[in-house]
Amino acid sequence: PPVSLIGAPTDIGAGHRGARMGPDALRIAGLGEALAARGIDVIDRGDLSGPDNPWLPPTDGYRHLDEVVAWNRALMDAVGAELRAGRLPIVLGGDHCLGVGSITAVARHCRDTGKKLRVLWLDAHADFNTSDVTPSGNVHGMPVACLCGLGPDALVRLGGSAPAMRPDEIRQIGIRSVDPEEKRLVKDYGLDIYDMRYIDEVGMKRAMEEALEDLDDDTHLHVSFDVDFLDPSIAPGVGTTVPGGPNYREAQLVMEMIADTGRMGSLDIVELNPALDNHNGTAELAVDLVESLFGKSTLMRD
Ligand code: DIR
Ligand code: MN
Ligand code: MN
Ligand code: MN
Repeated sequence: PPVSLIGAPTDIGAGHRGARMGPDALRIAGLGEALAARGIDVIDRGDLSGPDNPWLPPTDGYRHLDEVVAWNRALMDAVGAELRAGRLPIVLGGDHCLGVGSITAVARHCRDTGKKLRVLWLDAHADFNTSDVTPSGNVHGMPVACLCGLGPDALVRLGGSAPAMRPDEIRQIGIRSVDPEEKRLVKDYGLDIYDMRYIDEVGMKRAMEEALEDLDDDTHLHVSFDVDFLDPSIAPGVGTTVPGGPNYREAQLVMEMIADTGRMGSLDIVELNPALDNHNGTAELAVDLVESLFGKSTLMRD
């Protein structure tokens, strides 16, 4: 399908400033050109606007909740419009709090069109904190919980009806940092987590086969790509690095296996922080991986 790039230049939900520069870093790394070179119809819609980051301490367990809601409302509307126009939205984040608005729009589109939803969450973190248990108050650590109905009303009910999705609609890959109380929550909600221990034991190929199992023709696959999914040795340009992530080859395999399903209908690229990067190398790596997500491979395979 044709693709629309949507910039969401904000670090409103993060603990480090700089993810607001993610959209331009991805553009400068040639994201649009790389997709166009694959014969894809690409339109860059430019950047959404929203409130500045006041950089305040948390109140009632959240930092900047009102601003987070404003950004997510704008993003939900923009993503929804692209989906209704039959286009594949790529959200250029921005921090991962944006997953709430993006996936709320995707889930609503699935309900309206009778499609099944599958979310693939590529991340070092489970992002299932709540205001009661968060160690930071940063909403980028909470989007999965919000989407599953656990969080502040303004985010949980962003799309009107709640919850936006069920825990059995998401698979998380690459997880290696879950906060102590967050562990109990993900267990209670039964999240399907392919953590690094599991990937080390069975290999990335089998983990991905299981995560992509039982997709069918009417499944909409949403990929939420938190760049801190990648091992920090290859992807230093993120706010919260965690050692022990997928290496370059494993990451390529993940992207190629997603491409092989032919089901990807939307994509978020989040947490890229050029202020912490080395000569935009992490953005260039992200573009390289997105090319694979859109079917670039060494040989013809069919
Ligand atoms: C941590 C960090 N779990 C928190 N979360 C991050 O503050 O909730 N998510 N970095 O991407
Ligand atoms: Mn994340
Ligand atoms: Mn993360
Ligand atoms: Mn390349």
